[in-house]
Amino acid sequence: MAANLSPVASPALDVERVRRDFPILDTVVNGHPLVYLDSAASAQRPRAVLRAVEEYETHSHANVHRGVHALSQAATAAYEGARERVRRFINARSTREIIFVRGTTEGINLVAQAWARPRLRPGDEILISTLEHHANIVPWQLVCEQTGCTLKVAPINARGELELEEFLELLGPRTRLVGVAHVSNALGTVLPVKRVIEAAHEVGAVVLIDGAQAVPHSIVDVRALGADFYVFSGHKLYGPTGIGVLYGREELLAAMPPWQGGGDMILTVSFEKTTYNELPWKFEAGTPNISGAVGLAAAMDYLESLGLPAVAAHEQRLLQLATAELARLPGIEIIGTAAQKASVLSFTMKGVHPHDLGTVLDAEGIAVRTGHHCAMPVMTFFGLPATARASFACYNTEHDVSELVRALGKAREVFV
Ligand code: C6P
Repeated sequence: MAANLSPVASPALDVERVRRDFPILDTVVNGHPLVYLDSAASAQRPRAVLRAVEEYETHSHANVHRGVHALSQAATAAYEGARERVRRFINARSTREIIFVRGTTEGINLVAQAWARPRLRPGDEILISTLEHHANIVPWQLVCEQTGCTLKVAPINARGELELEEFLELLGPRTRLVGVAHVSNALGTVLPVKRVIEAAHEVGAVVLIDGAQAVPHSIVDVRALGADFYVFSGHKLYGPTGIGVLYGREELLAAMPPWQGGGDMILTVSFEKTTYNELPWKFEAGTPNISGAVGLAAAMDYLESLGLPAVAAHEQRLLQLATAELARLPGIEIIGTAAQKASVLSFTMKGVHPHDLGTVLDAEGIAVRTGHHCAMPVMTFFGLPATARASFACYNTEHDVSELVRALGKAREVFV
């Protein structure tokens, strides 16, 4: 499970029971029961997460690491307990390797500014793939502007898979950092990240994996993968927005300067010299998102109580069903047909702009994402301005798939 996202044999998920855990699924949209197929953008929260956040805010809130009073200690225990929960979730060696950030975007920017910027020079190379989300492109472009290093991009094929041979050819002694997604948000492609990491390490490069779309669908073991940095967001993992995780190998984090200054990241401050706090707090300037961390820990408890293999197997069944059903519809083209995919189905309807399609689906109570999915180079590769994207989570059902198919038929009647 660490290297790819193929489901293993697992007990079936009791989806009706799961759905009862998510109160928002009772919402009626435009007169229809909500069919939520946009979890790749942001997943909904189960009651366990909502309650954990409310419980914390109601009974334990104060600032962390600052007070001897009871509430500050309770808040600190909750926040640091959440860090230990995250450590176990991804099997990191130590809580010193778990940095709380606002989300994937902030985690990548932290590595770009605190690892890459001070180290890279003209002639050095950063290697990414065509499949990346803008969050794993633009921070590296900024570093290139700041340091004079060069960004290289590994190509993909017509199925939306990384061209591994060409990726390997682009790796060389100048490659200092490799940054790739574990799962593409635009197409659902699962990348061979273990192979990527091994190959990058052979040339001495450091590897950052963007796990935003992987952690909700598979057991991720950062040590088994061998990742140097691994980043993800809480809100795609059934947790709150505004909280995410940067995992970094301790020796790398220890050698990096802080990237933001302020409270909590220091040991002593004088106008002559400031000394910095230990890991992980060195990278957490200012009052953190305490309730976000508490909610994220509750989300991890919840997901593990369902069993990630069972969730993954359920989502794979829905993905395969939806792929087969949509492939039969006239005028529908599925974009991204990789052999290994997770949870995401991107498609177009001939002659209909995806935004118009999205509007008709919304009128039927169906939430899909339409647009470039913050992955414009992927759209450019396929010669498209945008796609519609359905994405599946633990609470989706076969009925959701048939509702999507029904509404697409209706859209075709309207537009074609
Ligand atoms: N993708 C989507 O609809 P933030 O916004 O920091 O939580 O996550 C950014 C990000 C980075 N990498 C990948 C692979 C992602 O999927 C995302 C977020 C959402 O696909 C919103 S653009």
